[in-house]
Amino acid sequence: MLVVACLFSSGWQKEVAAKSSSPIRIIATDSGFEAPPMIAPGLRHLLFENRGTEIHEAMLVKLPQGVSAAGFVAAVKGGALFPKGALDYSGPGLTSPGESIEIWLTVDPGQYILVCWNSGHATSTAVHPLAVQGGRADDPVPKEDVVLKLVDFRFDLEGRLRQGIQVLRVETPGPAMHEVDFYRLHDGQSVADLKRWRKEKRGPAPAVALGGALDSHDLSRVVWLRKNFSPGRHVLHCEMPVESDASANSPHLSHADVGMVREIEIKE
Ligand SMILES: [Cu+2]
Repeated sequence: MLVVACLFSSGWQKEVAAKSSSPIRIIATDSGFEAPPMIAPGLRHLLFENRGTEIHEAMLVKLPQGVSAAGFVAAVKGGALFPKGALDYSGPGLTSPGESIEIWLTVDPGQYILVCWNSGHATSTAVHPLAVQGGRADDPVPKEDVVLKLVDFRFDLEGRLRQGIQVLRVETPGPAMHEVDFYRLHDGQSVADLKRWRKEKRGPAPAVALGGALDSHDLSRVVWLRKNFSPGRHVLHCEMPVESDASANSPHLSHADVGMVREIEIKE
């Protein structure tokens, strides 16, 4: 009886270990997200994949007590750039169709939504309610190849980004809040073309959006990104608004406008 119990117990432990090392999958489509309804709190490993035809991202937003997912969306529709009391918890940044990115970030217990802020998707596309509850589960973090620091208003890179699978440790010394989106420029396109395209949101894309790390309410939080990079000219770009009280419905200056944009070459 005792032997049977031990065998059962070790098999169960293996299954739990396997589960905790496989990422939480978030799939974006043009109609919303496919993702679990519930995850455990802790430092979690997410795999974000865009199966839509438009660029999407997936910010984790912790809702204030008493505010539903629908209430949050209504506040955005009412003109709030980021509804009061809600907390941003980072998430995978702008990602082109067919692209994917892995991110490690910390979530605390509470009621969250996944929301995409690209091109008005926060109100035109369904948000995904996500409960963070249960015992803490920390996924192992890979060793970083480079450290990326988000500073007012520039990107500091420690180490050189190479082709192939790279792990970036993203820190925010700030003191303002930032985000980073990675792009690979198409031949003949420039940083100026990319900035203009992100501002005007029309015309053919001058670059592929590779994913990134969205902003967090807590600047001390570190996130990790893992991505398979091809050689080519890349751009790091921050779209945070300069004015925190900017309205979602009016044009505003972004951090990229005040210089938070950087071209880097990934060599073969
Ligand atoms: Cu910024």
